[in-house]
Amino acid sequence: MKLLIGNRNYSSWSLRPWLVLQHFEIPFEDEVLQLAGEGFRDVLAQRSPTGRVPVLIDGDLVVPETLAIIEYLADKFPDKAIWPDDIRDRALARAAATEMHAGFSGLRSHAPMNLRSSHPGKVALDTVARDLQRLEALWGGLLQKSGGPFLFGALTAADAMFAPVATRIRTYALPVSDTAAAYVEAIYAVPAFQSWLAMALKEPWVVDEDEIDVIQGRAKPGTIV
Ligand SMILES: N[C@@H](CCC(=O)N[C@@H](CS)C(=O)NCC(=O)O)C(=O)O
Repeated sequence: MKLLIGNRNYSSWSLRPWLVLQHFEIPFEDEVLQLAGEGFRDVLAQRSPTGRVPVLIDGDLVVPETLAIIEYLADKFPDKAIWPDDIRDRALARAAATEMHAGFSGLRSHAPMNLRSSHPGKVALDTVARDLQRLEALWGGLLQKSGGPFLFGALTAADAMFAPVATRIRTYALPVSDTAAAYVEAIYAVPAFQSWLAMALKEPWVVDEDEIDVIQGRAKPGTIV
């Protein structure tokens, strides 16, 4: 199997299925497709049915869309608890995952994933306040019920879906409770996440669209190194 991904430093959607594959020790290879630069969209259009990453290739099967990839892996590897075993928890895990897929637009648009950088105080809190409030309720409720360290005790696909949000909280030093802060630490401590982070930190490429200093007009495109 091969997973087509975007630049690890920025590609939040690519991180999600990659974390599931790596954490659950499913053999795979990956290939980075650039998310910026001359003709990058042409390359994406050639390699991805949707023109977006991630894309899972398994023989002649090509699966775009993060949640579809995760569900395919859960079907293909039923012995790996990619989703919680308990049917009720599984429903709640899927609800949390799909809420992440469709929601949290404030965080996603105003606090782009950028693993190598630290930008405390640069995100206007009123643009993310509602999302942070919802995160506290969602994570808080699930962690209280499971006892942690992950949303359903052991790491599942629901945590992989929220991992990019955990990185945003750290990159932009967003104000969260001790419970949420401990969850962010738990995500960062996952060996599979550490592997992704180590490779992301070695990446030389800059995607201006995901650089908050460019977005907010403090830096000109092409000047971030
Ligand atoms: N709904 C898609 C979203 C994927 C997505 O937006 N990926 C970004 C990278 S994080 C992308 O491919 N961007 C390419 C572009 O901007 O054209 C999923 O769930 O996988």
